[in-house]
Amino acid sequence: MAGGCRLLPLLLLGLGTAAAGGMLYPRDTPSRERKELGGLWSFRADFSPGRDAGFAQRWYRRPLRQTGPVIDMPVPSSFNDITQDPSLENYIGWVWYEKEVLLPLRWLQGDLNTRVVLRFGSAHYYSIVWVNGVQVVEHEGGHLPFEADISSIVKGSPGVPCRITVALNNTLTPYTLPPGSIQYMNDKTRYPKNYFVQNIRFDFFNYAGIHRPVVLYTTPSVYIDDITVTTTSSQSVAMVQYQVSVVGSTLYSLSLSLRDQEGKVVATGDGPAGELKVLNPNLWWPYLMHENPGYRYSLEVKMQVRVNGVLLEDVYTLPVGIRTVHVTSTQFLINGRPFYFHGVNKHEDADIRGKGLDWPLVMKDFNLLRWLGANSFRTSHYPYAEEIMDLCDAYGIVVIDECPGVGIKMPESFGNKSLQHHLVVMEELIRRDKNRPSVVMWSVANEPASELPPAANYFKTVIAHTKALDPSRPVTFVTDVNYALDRGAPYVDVICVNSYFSWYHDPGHLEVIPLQLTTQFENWYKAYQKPIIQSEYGADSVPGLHSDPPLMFSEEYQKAMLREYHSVFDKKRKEYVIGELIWNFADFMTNQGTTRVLGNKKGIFTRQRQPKSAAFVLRERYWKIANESSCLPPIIKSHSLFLK
Ligand code: GCB
Repeated sequence: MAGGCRLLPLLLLGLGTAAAGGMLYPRDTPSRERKELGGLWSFRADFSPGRDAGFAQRWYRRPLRQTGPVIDMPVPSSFNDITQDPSLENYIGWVWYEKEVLLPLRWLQGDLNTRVVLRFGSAHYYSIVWVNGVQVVEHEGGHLPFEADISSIVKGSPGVPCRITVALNNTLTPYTLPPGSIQYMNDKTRYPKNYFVQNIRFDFFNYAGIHRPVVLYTTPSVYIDDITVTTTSSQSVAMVQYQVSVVGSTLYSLSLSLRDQEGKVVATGDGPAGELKVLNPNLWWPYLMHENPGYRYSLEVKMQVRVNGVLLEDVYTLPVGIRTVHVTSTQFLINGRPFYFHGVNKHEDADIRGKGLDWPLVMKDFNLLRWLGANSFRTSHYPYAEEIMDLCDAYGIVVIDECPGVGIKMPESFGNKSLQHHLVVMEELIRRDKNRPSVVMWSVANEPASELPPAANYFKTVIAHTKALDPSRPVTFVTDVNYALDRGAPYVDVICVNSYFSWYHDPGHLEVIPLQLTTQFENWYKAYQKPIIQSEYGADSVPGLHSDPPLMFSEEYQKAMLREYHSVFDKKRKEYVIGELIWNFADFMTNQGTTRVLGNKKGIFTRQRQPKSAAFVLRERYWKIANESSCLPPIIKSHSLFLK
């Protein structure tokens, strides 16, 4: 199989390992430095029949160029679309990356008081990392960060470049998240020897590579490992509860100060746990709900400790938004006020870079979101880059934070092995995003086969675990199963339903939407008395294809479908429908198939982020809803964009 002889034993070992320690985003502070390792790395895909030549020949022991030909590969980026080679585009198995870096001497000299950490924002899907030939970390999962303390390895050779080697495997199994399977085509009359394909049950291209920034950063040897913050508030006073964990000593002291955006200290505290009281707080508000959305204080945490007579100090500054979230049987409340999700589902996806983080693209997307009047998105169908999440916090874009539990369809994906891994992924996700004010709800999966009997215990367990890790946020998963058959819905706080009336069901029949959508909402509400989000609805449109009367795939059909859905949303949002998220923000790449024309075309923007006609329909609607429901000053209410 695709590197299977090497991959499977690793997966068996790796599954179920609980996420240990913190995963604070690396920031420059008075006690910490960071060095970006983006740019060109050496790269080779292992095309050997078993995809295992790299391990057999120990490519990590020597510079990669000495073990065979290499090409330049940009990081961060997916590798698939970078070359003209179709076999790399569709490659399955191990690929190898390598970078040589010279570290500043001040990181390496003298005492051992500086800790050097190598951190990957994400790499898809299974990673093994060596530094100077020594294995430092293995990580399973494509969308979450991992890191290794490499101090002891790099300190031995100051002035010599250190060699970072990464082996990465994009093979999916029934037990990975997302799941997949390798299928061998054994009919020798139809397929060449050893021919196999990877089957996936999700609708986006399985891009692979080092997708997010790789950085080296330093901390003192005794350091702030993690910070957890939760907030409560009334009109005139807010409480910020904090917990700080320190690694390396027990004899440290901790002091905290919370500053407002003018730099004024509004509260102070000390010790590893406590509460800060903020009078007349500036609350964190969503975009379009307040004239100053996304307000964040800065929590400066300072740790001091004496090690062998030397005073060590570590400082970390965490942005903190003060806000509350509550769910009733009909409403989603942010800071006690009803919040209606008028937003989108996205993908991390673009030409050439695939799922690699790309600042111009990220900024363009946020500008489009705000142009659209969108106040929210779901991170369909995996956690997005921390840099994107930072901007959600800063701009007040509300997030339903989804784990990579997409395409859980095979019965074997509901077994204990998958379950244990799913719990670990939730731990990693919450560890990363727990302090983000923009994240108002966790989504543990998208469209699993939640009608299957084992789904009941599976989702009961995953959701209970998620709530135990973070009691401050509601939890959901997104379903497309009939209300009467779904076995996971009893455990969610908010019902999130996907439906494609007039597209996958009754294609071409827009006239069925009002009845079918009304019935959908009424059935779900009657069964559960929980608020409902239409978490996906949409229609493909090929940009520039027109037809009147509207026919499928034309821009007019996409617009007409929107209008039919919206008329029902407008009735039901007076009752218990609390949101609508279009599928999709932009066209995106998928596996090839007879229903996909160079990818999924349900975007209201093209893959190059140009608006289709539907974008204007949605823009008018979102601004109208925002104006009706907000108490913003008139200047903002009159469509003037307030971009920060
Ligand atoms: C869905 C999935 C999404 C697909 C979409 C579609 O229900 O959740 O991943 O891309 O439908 O367009 O088929």
